[in-house]
Amino acid sequence: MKRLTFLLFSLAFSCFQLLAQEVIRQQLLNRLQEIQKRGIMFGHQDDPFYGLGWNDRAVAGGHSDILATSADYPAVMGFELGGIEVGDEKSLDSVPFTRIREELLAHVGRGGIATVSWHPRNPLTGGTAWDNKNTDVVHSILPGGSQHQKFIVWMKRLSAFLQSLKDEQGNAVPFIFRPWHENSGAWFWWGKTICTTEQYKALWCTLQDHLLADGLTNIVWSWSPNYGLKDDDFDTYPGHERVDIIGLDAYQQPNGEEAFISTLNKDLSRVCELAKEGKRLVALTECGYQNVPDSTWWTRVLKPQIEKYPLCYFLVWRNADHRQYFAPSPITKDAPDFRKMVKDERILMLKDISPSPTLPVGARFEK
Ligand code: BMA
Repeated sequence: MKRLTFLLFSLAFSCFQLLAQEVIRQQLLNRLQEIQKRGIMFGHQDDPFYGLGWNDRAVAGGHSDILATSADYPAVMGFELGGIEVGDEKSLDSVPFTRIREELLAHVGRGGIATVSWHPRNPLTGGTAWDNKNTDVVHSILPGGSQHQKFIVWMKRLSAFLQSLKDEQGNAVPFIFRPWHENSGAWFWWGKTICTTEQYKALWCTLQDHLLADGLTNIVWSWSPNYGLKDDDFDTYPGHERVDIIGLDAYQQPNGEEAFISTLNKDLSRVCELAKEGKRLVALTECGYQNVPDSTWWTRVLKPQIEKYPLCYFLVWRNADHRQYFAPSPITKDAPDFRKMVKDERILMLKDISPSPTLPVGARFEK
């Protein structure tokens, strides 16, 4: 009898937790809807870990190229989990997972929005996410495939990390998760021509169902193909019931301004149409112009395009080092133009979405 009471109690408790997390997820979705009516949030990948001329190991916590340039944090921060699946201590971009957890929770704690990407290794060959030669890989990890058991272990490791994203009270925090991205391109092992449309959708469902079964009902799901979309790319859309944010990844190539503008507009129009039909949110989940060689790019090229669409955020990729960066820093030529862009009341930074964000001790910035 005691055992039965305990069992019933545990069951009721888990149900309560799942429901509470679903409420948290819904609150994030409502918040994104509300914010989108006011403007577009700016986001930056790996913002608090490294930037131009500094890294985490060398400066006190709280540093950020965006904070140093514009006196505010990005509203959205992107965090990358590649490597978690094989049990590594650091991400493929050399950030310890303990720091990722710390900074993601700090950002959510100060009222920001977190989005998580994942570049898992190739489970069939052991290569990187970009190892795209073997077209059997997705088939091999689906139920019945030779690598299915291995992939279950990989999903469990990912799931354990995601489940550890809890605030000080022990409550799960809501975040955006954006797996299997840029699948309209053929550079990742889950990309076009490497797997079939059916295999891609099965891959999406396998991961989503696994995480949901693990109780991760606090996730807002984002699907984001790469721009330059063809009609059949929409065949891989997992469906309105499985996606909350329809995203797009779009990078301008050197001397490719005209093509960037026209393709971006074409694709954003289509993506917005699909989102409208399913009452989903839309975001420019990755964008940028590597090393921003044009010092007026933010206000002359990017901003005029994105403000035509009901996007909730746009996120630029990481400031890896002087060879590859996408966001400004106080020493780059585009910094004044970036400041001009974020001054616009419709471009939203952390202070615009969080009434009293706490800046960490030691945070430095220049006006
Ligand atoms: C890519 C590059 C890589 C990085 C990967 C995952 O676009 O920045 O250097 O490892 O994203 O963050």
